[in-house]
This record gives sequence, structure tokens and C-alpha cells, in this order.
Amino acid sequence: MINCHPDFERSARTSKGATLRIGDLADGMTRGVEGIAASVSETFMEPVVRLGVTGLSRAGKTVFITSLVSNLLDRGRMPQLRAAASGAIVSAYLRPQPDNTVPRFDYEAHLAAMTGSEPHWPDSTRAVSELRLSLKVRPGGLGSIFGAVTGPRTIHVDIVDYPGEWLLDLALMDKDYAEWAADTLGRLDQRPGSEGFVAALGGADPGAPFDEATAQLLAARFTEALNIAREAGFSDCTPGRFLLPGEMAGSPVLTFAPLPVPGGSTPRGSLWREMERRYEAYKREVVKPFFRDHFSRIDRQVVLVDALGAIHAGPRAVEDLRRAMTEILGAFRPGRNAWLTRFLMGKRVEKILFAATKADHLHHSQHARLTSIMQALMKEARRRADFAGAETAAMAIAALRATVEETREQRGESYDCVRGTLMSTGRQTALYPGELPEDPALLLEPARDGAEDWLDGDYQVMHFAPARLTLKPGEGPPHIRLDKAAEFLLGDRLR
Ligand SMILES: Nc1nc2c(ncn2[C@@H]2O[C@H](COP(=O)(O)OP(=O)(O)OP(=O)(O)O)[C@@H](O)[C@H]2O)c(=O)[nH]1
Ligand SMILES: [Mg+2]
Repeated sequence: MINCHPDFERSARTSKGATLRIGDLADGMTRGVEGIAASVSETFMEPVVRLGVTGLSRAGKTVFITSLVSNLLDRGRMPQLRAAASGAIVSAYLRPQPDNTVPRFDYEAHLAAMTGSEPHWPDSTRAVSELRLSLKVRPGGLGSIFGAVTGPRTIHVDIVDYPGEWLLDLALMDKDYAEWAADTLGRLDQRPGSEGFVAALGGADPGAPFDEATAQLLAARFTEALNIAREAGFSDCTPGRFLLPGEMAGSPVLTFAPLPVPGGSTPRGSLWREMERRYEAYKREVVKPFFRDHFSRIDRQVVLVDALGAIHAGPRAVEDLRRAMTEILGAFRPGRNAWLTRFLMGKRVEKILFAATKADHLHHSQHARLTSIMQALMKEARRRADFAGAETAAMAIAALRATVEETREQRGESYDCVRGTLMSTGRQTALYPGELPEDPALLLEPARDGAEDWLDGDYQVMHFAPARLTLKPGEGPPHIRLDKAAEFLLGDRLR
């Protein structure tokens, strides 16, 4: 199935209910006022499309946004974006974003990293950020009579980058502390890295009086376990802020861990009760505000998925990814829960693109297979979540193409390789990445059945450095199908 031919240099194995409470009402009212303000500015002024970009950590969000913006500013490599090809987009420029308290997406620094004289991947980003790209569009394109009469209009695209882990936290809203703790503890032995947490659990009595030192030790070991599982390729590593604490690091909302219900009772003042209180505070003070302030305002969404990374990590990681994707896409189901419905006030995401990133790790002859895997993962999610009219699509893309293709002959057989600069050695190397199965079920079924390893072989993880570029005027960085992704996400608003 997924074999790596031994004759080619292998890459380094760096593995890897509905009760309405006063608080809900108040939240809903705040959102209401904001919602009205937003639609007024849209009606009387210039239209705004809010594009959410999410994905689990290292999925490729920063590279995607940087390359998308650069390729919208200089549209020479965007033939599949119809408004770019027809000349309907007259100009594009960056403008100050509307949200004053959200960090600006550091476009210039990320672009300099990717396209400088010593190109390197941008640093990991750990929080929500935003960038406004404004496009002057002539309806109908160049030479259109309509366009000539009405003149170009301006459309603002507000791009919001936020961690997919924060969407996964939505599942916590449906669970009380005892349920969440039981689920999380039940998963520990399926994952690497939980030994330290299990040892700390062994030394703690959930029914004993609360003390801060024990809480901190348990939270630290639990966080460590989540980070190791994430590194090993597991997707659902909630609560999301434990991986990405930002300025909340060390605060009580992030100093809890799952504990078994103590035998008999959960006395007042016990460790268990305080952990329960902090878990509920996390839901109320961390999860809800994100959905109210950011999620509820998104019009279009792209969910980036490092499917190849999970396949490299093995069947358990693929099964975990499948579940995480179902959860993530479940957040977009209208009526997902009562408080979220109130935040949304009838608004819904109009389009959802589910994109496998880093497709430049594969020869194009395998891209259709990667797309099929994404479609199969999305179909799973669809079975559970009716997106109520939202248009959905699955694609395989590379936001920044770091490889070139090369077919090599070896003992009478030809192999479709990719060539690039390996991060580990700094050397130009051609690699045969192995072959994805034509039928995605050959990956998803063993994963679901709990297989530990791929039966027929292995799939090699590879890390290429970005290539040194000499960009011609009017051209953005090289990519694979970024124009098609942009057409799906924004095309209808640019005509
Ligand atoms: N070859 C290749 N690698 C990519 C591409 N996009 C991302 N990567 C790799 O994936 C890594 C993560 O990309 P980022 O864009 O930083 O991912 P992210 O989702 O923003 O990650 P966090 O900020 O840590 O959540 C990069 O450092 C690259 O190694 C791509 O188009 N091609
Ligand atoms: Mg990032």
C-alpha cells in the first residue's frame, strides 16, 4: 500500500443543553449590538468578507495566509482565480484591520522569512491574529461596459488566523467535569507521553482537601502529556489553551487536570471540586468568549489539515485526525448548541474548504489520492453534521511549493519523486515519498480498527526547506492550487 522504495534516500524519521442562563442572555445581547453595527457598515459602506483560517498546530496556517495574501497582491500565479485572470481585480492593498484589540497577522515578517535570501519557515504562532486585504474590483472585468459605468468597488477581506485546537474545545461545552475527565483518562493508554501524568495521579487523592501545589503538579504533567501526544501526531489534544496558553499561562483556568471521581463523594473543598470549578471556568471564560468574539463572525472558512503528517505518524494518528476533523467540522453545524446559536444570530458560514496542506511532498500523480482522503474524512464529518446549505469542498494544496518533480529510473522501474532542500542536511535531495492508496478506505479502515502500524509498509516523513526564489514582478510565491482554493473561498464575491 504505502511503500517507500529502499533505493532512494529516505528522509529522517523525526516522527512525529439547552438551559438558558443570565450569562448566556447577556452574551447574546452584546453580540447583538456588534452584529447590527457590522451589518450597517456593510450596507452603507464597503462589503467585508471574514475569512477564517484554521487548522491544528503546524497544519500550515501561517504559510497559507502569507502566500495567499502575497498571491492576491501580485496575481501572476493565480490563473484559476477568475477575477484575477479576467482582470476584474484592479488592485489589492493591505489596510488597517477593523478589530483594534486583535494582534495583526505579521505578514511582512512571515513573507520575509519565506522569500528572503536565506529562506526559512515562519515561526510558530500561538494565538488569534488578523489581517485586512482590500481589493478594488471592476464588476465584469476589464473592458466590461457595466464596470466602466459603475466604476470599481472595494471589497475588504478580513483574514482571521486561529488555532483549530480552540474549535475542538467546543466538545468540552457538552461535557461536565466528570464526563470530560473519564473520557480523557480513558484515552491515556492509547497515547505516548502520559507516564509522568499517570505517576502524578497515583500520588494524588482527588477526595483530599485542595492544595495548590498538587493542582500545579497535575496540570503541569497533564500539559506535558498533551504536548507529547501532539508532537507524536495526535490531533485531539484538548483543552486547546493548554497547548497554546499565551498570556493565560499559569492562571487558574489552565491549572486543572482530569481526575477520577473519588470513591463515595466529592466533598466541598476537595481537590476534585476545585478542579471541577476550574474546568467550568475554562469553559465559561476561555471557550465561550472565543466563539462569541471570533467564531460567530466568520463568513468563509478554510480548515487546513496536515493529512500527510498524520499518515506518516501511523494509523492511530489518522484515526485521531478523523475524529478531530469530525469535531472541528461539527462546530459549523447550525444549531450545534443553544448558546452558540444565540451568538450566531441566524448567521452561518457560507463556505467551508477542507484542504490537505503540503501537497508538494507528493508528485502530482498522487494529488488526486490525497484529495480522495480529504473527501473521505469530510464525508465522515458530513454524516454527523448537516451544514445546512453551506458549500463545502475538499482539496490538496501547497501554499508554498518547496519542491520540483522528477521521475527517476531504477532497475527498469520509474519512480515519481520530489526534489528539494532537506531541512536535516541542507542538501538537495530527490525522494520517493511512497504511494498513497487509491482507495482511502485502505488507510481509514485499519486506522478505525485500531491497527498499530500500516500493514504493507511505511510512509516517509520529509521536511523540505523553502526554496530560494527569484520572483518576477507581478508574481507571488509558487504554490499548488492556492488559486483554486481562493476561487472557492472568495471568487463569487469578486465578480
Ligand atoms: N513543503 C511545504 N511545507 C509546508 C507548507 N506549509 C507549511 N509547511 C510546513 O509546515 C510547517 C508549519 O507551517 P505553519 O504555516 O507555520 O503552520 P501553522 O498552522 O501556522 O503552525 P502553528 O502556528 O504552530 O499553529 C512549516 O514550518 C513547514 O515546515 C507548504 O506549502 N509546503
Ligand atoms: Mg502559525
